[in-house]
Amino acid sequence: TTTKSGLRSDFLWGGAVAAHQLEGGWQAGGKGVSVADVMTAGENGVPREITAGVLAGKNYPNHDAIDFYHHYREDIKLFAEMGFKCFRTSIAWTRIFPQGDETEPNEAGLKFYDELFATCHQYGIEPVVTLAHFEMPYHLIEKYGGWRDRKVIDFFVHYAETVFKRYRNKVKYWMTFNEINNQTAYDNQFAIATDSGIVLDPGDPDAEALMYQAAHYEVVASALAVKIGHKINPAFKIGNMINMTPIYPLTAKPADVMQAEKAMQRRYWFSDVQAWGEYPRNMEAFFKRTGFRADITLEDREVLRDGTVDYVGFSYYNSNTVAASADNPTYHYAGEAVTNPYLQTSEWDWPIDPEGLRYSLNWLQDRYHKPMMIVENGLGARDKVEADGAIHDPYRIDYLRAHVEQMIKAVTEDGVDLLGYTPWGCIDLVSAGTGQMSKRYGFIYVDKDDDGNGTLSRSKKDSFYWYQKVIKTNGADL
Ligand code: P53
Repeated sequence: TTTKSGLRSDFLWGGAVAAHQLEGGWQAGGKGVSVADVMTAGENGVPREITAGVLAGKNYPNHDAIDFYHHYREDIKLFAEMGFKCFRTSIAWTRIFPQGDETEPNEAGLKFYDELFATCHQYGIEPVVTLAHFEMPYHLIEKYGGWRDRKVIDFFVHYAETVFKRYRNKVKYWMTFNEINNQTAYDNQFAIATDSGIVLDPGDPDAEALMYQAAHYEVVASALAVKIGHKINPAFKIGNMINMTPIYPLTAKPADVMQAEKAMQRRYWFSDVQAWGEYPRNMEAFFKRTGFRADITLEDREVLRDGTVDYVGFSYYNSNTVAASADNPTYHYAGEAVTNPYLQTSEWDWPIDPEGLRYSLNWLQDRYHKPMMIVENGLGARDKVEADGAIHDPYRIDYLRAHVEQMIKAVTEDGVDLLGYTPWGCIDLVSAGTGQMSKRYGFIYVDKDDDGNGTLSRSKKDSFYWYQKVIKTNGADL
């Protein structure tokens, strides 16, 4: 049944976070070191450094983050006050398998999520859980080189099976790999390290080949997880998760249009494989030409066919625009990126393009014919706390309202099948890209600055009350 806004009556309004960006407690309860624990703080234009282990004297913002590990009860209570129907978080792989290659899981880690999910249910909030959100055990990086080693498939699947069984009756909605397609930008050190646990010097010439092989192992692991999950509980809904950044041609010049199309193919084959169960022909042709992804077996192909996802989960923040380079088009994802003259940008230079969300929903619906969930969307911005403690964030409300409007159009006018909407960073947390606290997304403000100072106290921004009203009216009153 639908409601006044046109959204289904059981639409999953909520918010999204990832373990490493808010939990803190990086060594609590026997947790191991993850890739996020060796990333220092950067800022816009200053990349985060990925150090060889945890080094003395460096600032690692994820170690303590906003200490959700000890504050989750009060935080979930605030989510419930906003009316959340669901809450998307990830399980920190290193709480369950501190090193990644153990046989036996860490009971203290499992127990933490037992209690966290129970707290959600206490408020009628459905957990939506990502298995791998930039949180690979650092030991797997050191010993196996991350996902460049096929053995990691087994470690991941063992981890997935362990948590599927443990939370069989507590979690229904799952996602395998967060933004598995970020690594299309293989020459970006952060992207390939966080997706694949492959830590390279910037500009390493092997990055492209390594990425395609690692990503192949990941889509196989993702399909295996889907298969096993359905066996453990046939009612599970297991999705993939891609970063959806539509790539527009700058002009109607055919070479620009082709450039955009090729860039889209390079960026979305991951979800093609996860939703269709096979590689698109354009990528098979590419691999034939380049010799990348040499290790693929017949059994892999079968697994991919049997492990297609139940729904497509995606993040949407912005669009990209490309123009064909005159001489030598690489078709590298947005390698030929240009400024879109029609769009404004955030303080962190991210374009703001609400219509791109409607475009994305249409594009994904037409391509995959699956239900979808928007599992991230939002504006990173600096907030100011007034003398009376209030936080006025009309810029955040404007951004979200414009996107929700387009989302509703996609449902009501275009007929897309949309399960839910979980804006990113519903409580302020550590930025993935920059490691900053000051790049805030939350409806709930957390008192902590980029140097790690602050009381960690929580307070409601104006957007808290706005979102509460949106949920209450199921999107009719924006
Ligand atoms: P931040 C860009 C860079 C890094 C991670 O990003 C990203 C993106 C956006 O596409 O992906 C997601 O924190 C990611 C979250 C992240 C969020 O975007 O750099 O799934 O972990 O926090 C926002 O502003």
